Amino acid sequence: MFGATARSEAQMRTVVVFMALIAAGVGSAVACDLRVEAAWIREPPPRASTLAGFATLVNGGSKPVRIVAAESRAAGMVMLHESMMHGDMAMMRESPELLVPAGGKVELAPGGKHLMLMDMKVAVKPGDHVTITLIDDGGCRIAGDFTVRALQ
Ligand SMILES: [Cu+2]
Repeated sequence: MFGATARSEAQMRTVVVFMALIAAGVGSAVACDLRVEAAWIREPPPRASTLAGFATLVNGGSKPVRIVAAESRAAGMVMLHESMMHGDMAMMRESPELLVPAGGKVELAPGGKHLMLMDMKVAVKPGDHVTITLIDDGGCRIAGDFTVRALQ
């Protein structure tokens, strides 16, 4: 009986140490250098299942930030996209990454780089907020608050 108690205390200490390690990991994740500013999503046409998100990504750190993925609970998938003209046709393609230089910024804007929300799970209207999380190659997760704006 006494032995069992001693063992459970040892297990408890192990759990506490493990939780402290998790907390330390979370702490370093909070120190991401990237900020998501002026973030917005273009109001979708009726019945559209894809949306485009735009923002200014500001890197306040001394190292480049490489965004390699994005996700949102509101969408089945979020892709890094870039629009371009091919002859006189507007096209877009997936980008493998989004590089934000040290101390610099990248504009995600109509006609250029953007976030593509595919397979929307919720209907959104102007004024709604959608959280999109950007993930860098070091595992840093940066959440951005995107406001839905009416089509102009
Ligand atoms: Cu796109």
